[in-house]
Amino acid sequence: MKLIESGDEVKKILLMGNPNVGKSVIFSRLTGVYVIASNYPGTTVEFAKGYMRLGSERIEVIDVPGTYSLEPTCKAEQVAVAMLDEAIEQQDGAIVINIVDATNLERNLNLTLQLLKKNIPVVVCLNLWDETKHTGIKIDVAKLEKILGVPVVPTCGISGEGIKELVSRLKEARTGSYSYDEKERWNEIGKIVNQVQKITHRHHTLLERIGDASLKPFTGLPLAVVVLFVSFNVIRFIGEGLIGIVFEPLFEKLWAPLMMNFSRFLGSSGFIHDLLIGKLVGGEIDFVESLGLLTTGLFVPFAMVLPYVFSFYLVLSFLEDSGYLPRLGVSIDNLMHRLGLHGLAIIPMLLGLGCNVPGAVATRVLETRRERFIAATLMAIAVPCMAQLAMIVGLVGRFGAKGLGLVFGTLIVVWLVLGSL
Ligand SMILES: Nc1nc2c(ncn2[C@@H]2O[C@H](COP(=O)(O)OP(=O)(O)OP(=O)(O)O)[C@@H](O)[C@H]2O)c(=O)[nH]1
Ligand SMILES: [Mg+2]
Repeated sequence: MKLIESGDEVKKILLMGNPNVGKSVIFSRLTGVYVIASNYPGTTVEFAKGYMRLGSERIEVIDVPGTYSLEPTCKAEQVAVAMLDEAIEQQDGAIVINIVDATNLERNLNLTLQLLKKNIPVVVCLNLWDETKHTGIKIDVAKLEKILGVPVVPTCGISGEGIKELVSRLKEARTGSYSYDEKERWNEIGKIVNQVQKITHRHHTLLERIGDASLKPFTGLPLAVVVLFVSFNVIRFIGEGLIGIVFEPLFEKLWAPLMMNFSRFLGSSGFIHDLLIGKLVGGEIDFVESLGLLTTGLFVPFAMVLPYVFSFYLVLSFLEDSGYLPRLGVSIDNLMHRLGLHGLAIIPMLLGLGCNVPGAVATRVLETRRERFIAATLMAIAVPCMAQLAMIVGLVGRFGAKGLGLVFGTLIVVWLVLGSL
């Protein structure tokens, strides 16, 4: 058994592991900015080389191509094995950091056990440690370390947790003492995993259940209707709240007296008066019916439209950040196909409800010119923008659900009929 006694003896580190386990992330954590990317001689297989400091030594670190085993099945794996063999042959103080995907212990240990049979010191790094917590996997690190006979360090490459400990334990790297019959390797792995890993039964969170349900057609469509219905009401609730609590009082209590004074100043009539203040209704300013630039002209955009625009984007950004929009795209895909569009096209449509301009810009996500044209045309004709919506709600709202249903029903029918043409 070879034991490296001081950090000074480590001259070279090979980062080895299965593909996609975080080797490159750990590599950049360990090395500085001077990274040399090159091809392995005689191949097109690329690898990166860099340097790190350990004590007073400058150590070469190599990001070896990912491999599932030491019995290569492809070019990249051949290079990985060749690099390992070279390092062993040269006896130049090389060690291996075996990076393991801790959420896939069984598959990853296959390479680990093979590495432990080689005459090179190994440290095992249990990367993606953060993910084990999310997936309910518990690994007894101390026990695994005892079984394998080499240091085992949990890390999270992307946050950098555990990297310090990994570095501090490099000098404890040692050749494996774990012995097993080569033919029984997978059995051995099974035994090890049974001893060190516990998968705690973890209830899916409510959010995950809803997430799954939103993707299945049976539950997805009703859910979509519910989400859109709730969104619509939240938009109305926030918009109406803003109007009732903030804007209307502001206009009625502050702006109206000011304008009344101004109206008197202008002599309560005349062209300028009518232009700026508009007609007085019963001797008072009526912000909806006076129709003056400074009265209705300000009231409609600020106190009737803006609050809805604001609440619309608030709700939309919430839907987007929660990841619901793409899911909606999936569940509505069938319906949208009838219109010659992919489900994804629902996103520009919904954006178009806010303002047709970003909606039209968002049609960029659609693949073909044809789809973009259909989406943009449908939007221009049958998707009212927020300002129009606010007016619709403002004007027809007093007729309640019937009035609104009629208007939107008509729009939806137009949208569907137009789309299917
Ligand atoms: N959650 C989490 N993600 C990680 C961690 N380490 C790496 N990743 C992510 O895993 C992915 C793969 O990381 P890489 O470093 O490219 O993996 P690799 O082993 O170099 O992959 P190949 O070079 O393709 O073999 C990236 O998206 C990383 O951001 C970790 O500790 N936790
Ligand atoms: Mg990589």
